[in-house]
Amino acid sequence: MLKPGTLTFETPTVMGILNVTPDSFSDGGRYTSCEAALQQARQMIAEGAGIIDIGGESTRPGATAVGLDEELQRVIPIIEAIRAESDIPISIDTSKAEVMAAAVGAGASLINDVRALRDEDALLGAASLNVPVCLMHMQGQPRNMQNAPRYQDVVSEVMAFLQQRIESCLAAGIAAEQIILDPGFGFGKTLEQNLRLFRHLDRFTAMGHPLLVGVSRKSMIGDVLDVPVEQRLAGGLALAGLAVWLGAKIIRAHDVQQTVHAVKMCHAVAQAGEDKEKKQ
Ligand code: 7PJ
Repeated sequence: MLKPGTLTFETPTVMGILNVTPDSFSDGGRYTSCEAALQQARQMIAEGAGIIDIGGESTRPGATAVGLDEELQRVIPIIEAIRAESDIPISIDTSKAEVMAAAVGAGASLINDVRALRDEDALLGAASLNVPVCLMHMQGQPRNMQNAPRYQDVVSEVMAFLQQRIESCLAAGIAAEQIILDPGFGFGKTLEQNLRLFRHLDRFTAMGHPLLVGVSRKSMIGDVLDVPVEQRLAGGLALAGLAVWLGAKIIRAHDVQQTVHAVKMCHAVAQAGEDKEKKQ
């Protein structure tokens, strides 16, 4: 029997993004934002999310770093609150070993590190926690990553980076089955580089680990469609469908219900092809 919060990757899953709003006013304010986050989590669970991703450090372009205590205070109460009422797998979006340990202690079951465990403490800490880890590619740091990112060949360079991170994880004692890969859309990539990576997602799938794709509301959609962030849903659903078609197993999204529908529909078509091959 699987432990509550255990992940399997047989069918594609939607990872709902939970906003943990920074609130520096007072404990009262913190309580309000925790309640609001819990409400949002309940809604995403009802809409069919398979994982809830919680992050207390903004990694958007230009964002500055957050201190350890602040990050812990943002994420731990909400993880505890969700775990108190649901077995849904919870992902902790952090690069800090201390946050990883506290989050898993509070009930998180996946570590989502946009720095791919490049921090040695995070690597060793994650290995000791024995939960799946998502390794994401990022060129530079959020502060400066969109200042003229450069690659000779973006697809092979991102693949080589992920392969090197896989090897570090294996050497640290993380099991191969616990490793998830993510090309990191928008993290130190131009529009052309993002589109090229997406076009070749099948090569990432072929690396033999579950693939996570996060493009929800991102600027690659805004740039192609020339629309502001609140008008990027249709573009995001098109990409969610394509990602599933190209083998992605986890789709990270803000709009859970619509994304679940897009993912299920594309998966149903993909499966119909496989069933036919098996029967004939
Ligand atoms: C991603 C993420 C992503 C993973 C963010 C945003 C920026 N984690 N955290 N993959 N993006 N694994 O949602 O716009 O693409 S934060």
